[in-house]
Amino acid sequence: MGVGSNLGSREASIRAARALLDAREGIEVTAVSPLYETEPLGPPQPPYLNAAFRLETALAPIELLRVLVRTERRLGRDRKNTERWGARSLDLDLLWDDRGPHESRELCVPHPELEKRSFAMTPLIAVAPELQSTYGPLLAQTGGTLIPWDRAAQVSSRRRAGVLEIEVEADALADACTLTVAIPAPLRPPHSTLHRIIDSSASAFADALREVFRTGFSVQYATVSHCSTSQWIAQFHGVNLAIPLDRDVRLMTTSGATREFRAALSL
Ligand code: A4P
Ligand code: MG
Repeated sequence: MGVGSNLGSREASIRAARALLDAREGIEVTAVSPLYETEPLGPPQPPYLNAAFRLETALAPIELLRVLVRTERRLGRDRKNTERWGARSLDLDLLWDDRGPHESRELCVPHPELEKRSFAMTPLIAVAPELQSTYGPLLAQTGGTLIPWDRAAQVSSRRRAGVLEIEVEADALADACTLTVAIPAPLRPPHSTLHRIIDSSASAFADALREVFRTGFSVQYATVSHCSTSQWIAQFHGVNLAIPLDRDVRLMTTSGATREFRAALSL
C-alpha cells in the first residue's frame, strides 16, 4: 500500500498509520519503505511525504480498503476538501496485490495511476523488490528513483516574534510523538538540525531542550517513544526547564490537520 501526507504533521501521520494498521488483528506490516518528499501532483499544494507499507493479511481487498479508509478517518483526515488530487493529511491507497488484480466500482488494484507515479513506484519497489523488473523500467520513464527524505534538510519551523514554539507532532493512538523545537530569530544560530531519540519523561525533555541551547542547533527533531500525548503533555505542567530565556514556551500537538494549543510553560 502507498501512503501520502502533505498537511499537518506528515511524518507523525505516516508513523501513526503504520502503528494502527499493524495493531489491527488480521494485518501485519512486514516492511516499511523510506520516506520520500515529493512534488505535489495536482493543484498547487504543499509537498508530500510518501512511503509504502508491505502488509500481510487474509482480508479481502475490499475489506482492506475499508480498514484504510477508517484509518484515514481515525487519524483526522478531513474529507471536506473533495478537490481531485487536493491536499490531505493522510492518503492510504492499495497499490498492488500479489493475489492478483481487482476491479470494482470501489476498488481498482493495481492502483490505476501507479505506473505514472514515481512517488508510488519508488516506495513500492523498496518494500517489494520482486517488482523491480515490472516497475523499474516505468520508473525510469517517470524521472527515475527518488532519493529518500532527509529529515535534517527539512526544517519548516514555525517562528513567531518573541515566542519559542515547541511543536509536538503526535497521535495519542499511535503512542509515538515527534517533537520539533524551533528557536526564533534573533537567538537562532545559523541553520542546522539534529535528530535525536529521547524517552518520554519530563526530565529527558528538559535535558533535550537544554541541549538545543548548548549545542546551538537551531532545530531539533526528537522522537519520543512509548507514551500517549495526554500522558506526555500532562507531565509538563509546572516543569522548570531552567533555560536562560525569558520567553514563553508553547506546546502544540498536531493530529492530522488539526493543530491544538496544549500548554504553556514558564522558563
Ligand atoms: N479507489 C479505487 N482504487 C483504489 C485503490 N487502489 N486504493 C477508490 C485506494 N482507493 C481506491 O480515493 C477515492 C476512492 O478511490 C476511494 O474511496 C476508493 O473507493 P480518496 O482517497 O477518497 O480520494 P483521492 O485519493 O483524492 O482520489 P484519487 O484520485 O484516488 O487520488 P490519489 O490517486 O490517491 O492521489 N502528489 C504526490 N507527490 N504524492 C501523493 O501521494 N497523492 C494524490 C492523491 C495527489 N497528488 C499527490 C499524491
Ligand atoms: Mg486515496
